[in-house]
Amino acid sequence: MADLTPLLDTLDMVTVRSAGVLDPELTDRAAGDVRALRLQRGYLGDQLVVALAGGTGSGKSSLINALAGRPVASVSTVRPHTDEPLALISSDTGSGIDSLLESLGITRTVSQSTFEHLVILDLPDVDSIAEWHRRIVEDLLPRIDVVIWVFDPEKYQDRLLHDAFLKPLAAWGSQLIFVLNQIDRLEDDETRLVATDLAGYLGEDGYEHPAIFLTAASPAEGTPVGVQALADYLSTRLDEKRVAFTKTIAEAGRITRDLASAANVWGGGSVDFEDRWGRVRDATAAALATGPDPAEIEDALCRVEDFVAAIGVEVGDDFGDRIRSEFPLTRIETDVHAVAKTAAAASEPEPRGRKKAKRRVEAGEAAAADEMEDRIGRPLRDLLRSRAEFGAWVAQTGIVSAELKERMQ
Ligand SMILES: Nc1nc2c(ncn2[C@@H]2O[C@H](COP(=O)(O)OP(=O)(O)OP(=O)(O)O)[C@@H](O)[C@H]2O)c(=O)[nH]1
Ligand SMILES: [Mg+2]
Repeated sequence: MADLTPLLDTLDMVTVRSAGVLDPELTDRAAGDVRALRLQRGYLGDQLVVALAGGTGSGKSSLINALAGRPVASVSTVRPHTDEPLALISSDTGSGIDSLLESLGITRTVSQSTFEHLVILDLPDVDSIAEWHRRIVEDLLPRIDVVIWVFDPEKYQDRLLHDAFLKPLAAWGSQLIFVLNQIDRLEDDETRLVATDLAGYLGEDGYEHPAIFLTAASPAEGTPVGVQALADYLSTRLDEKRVAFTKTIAEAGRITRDLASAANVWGGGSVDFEDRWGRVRDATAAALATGPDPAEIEDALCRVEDFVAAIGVEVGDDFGDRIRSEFPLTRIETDVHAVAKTAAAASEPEPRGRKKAKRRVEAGEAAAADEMEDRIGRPLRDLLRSRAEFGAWVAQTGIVSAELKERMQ
């Protein structure tokens, strides 16, 4: 089962880590794009999650049974009947659905294998309007894909039902679809009239093109009517959802790629800092330890400047700018002169014995290397660490996307 949440979480980390590495404008734009992906309505997995709503006795549990092709939900003439929520889940579901069900307080699940990637929730009726509203608007609509509102031929025109429930939900548009159930209790022309009447009511409620299905989920005689058309429609919605799901993965890739290529970390983008810096530091320390020779200092300056400039170019425009602004030539000059002074102080030659002189040069070299590390190596490494962390999250996005695509096959 594929679920987008881990991908979106990883994308969040990519944008957070890109701050400080990239131009803030780029980071902000990416963060906005990720937010837009999160705001997509519905369940963030490649399953279609559907809940049944509507008046007690309209036939919600019967409809679940008809869709499942076998009795899974308990049906009764006694009202209200369903008192424990039930989820009909396809046998290929995984952890994403588990946590959704847990958050909705649904512990009873029945597995089905006839309708892949479909999850149907049968929820008990609740007493108060406020509780209904909270459940549908806060719990369900943001986190599932479709609410099927089931009417029966008697109560479909109930004013309270339209004013209190359906009008406020009209903003959710096609996330709500409608079923007029128990049509076996009407004559054919009556069914047409009622359906037209219902469409009129829903239009007044604010539903522009309501999808209305006419069913007899559990007719007094014969087999269910109209349930296949509803199942086909849900199949189409599932296909659309899987297309959108694939698009989201592609969009996540696009966002990551834009950031990663701006920071030049795409495909690793290692600047091999430790080895290169080690060589520059040791060569500079060795040269400066032999004495405060102006030519050696000039050479050392050039070596460090070239190194910082090369790293700046390799890490990409925006982050390169940051490195250049933290290590301007004036800073490098001050640092190298300070290192030369330290080296000179530590290795000040004394006239006694060759061995001692050699030891002093070594001491000067070590002191110079330490100071190079303190002044240049460590701050540069700290800067590059933020970029490396960003690069790690970029790589992680690639891994999560690949796993998702594989699971969707
Ligand atoms: N004639 C006819 N009766 C139906 C149809 N669908 C359901 N019923 C009957 O209507 C009654 C209520 O059906 P349920 O499926 O339990 O209704 P529900 O919406 O789940 O009810 P609650 O769980 O109380 O919310 C039962 O007696 C069903 O047999 C139908 O299409 N035609
Ligand atoms: Mg029921």
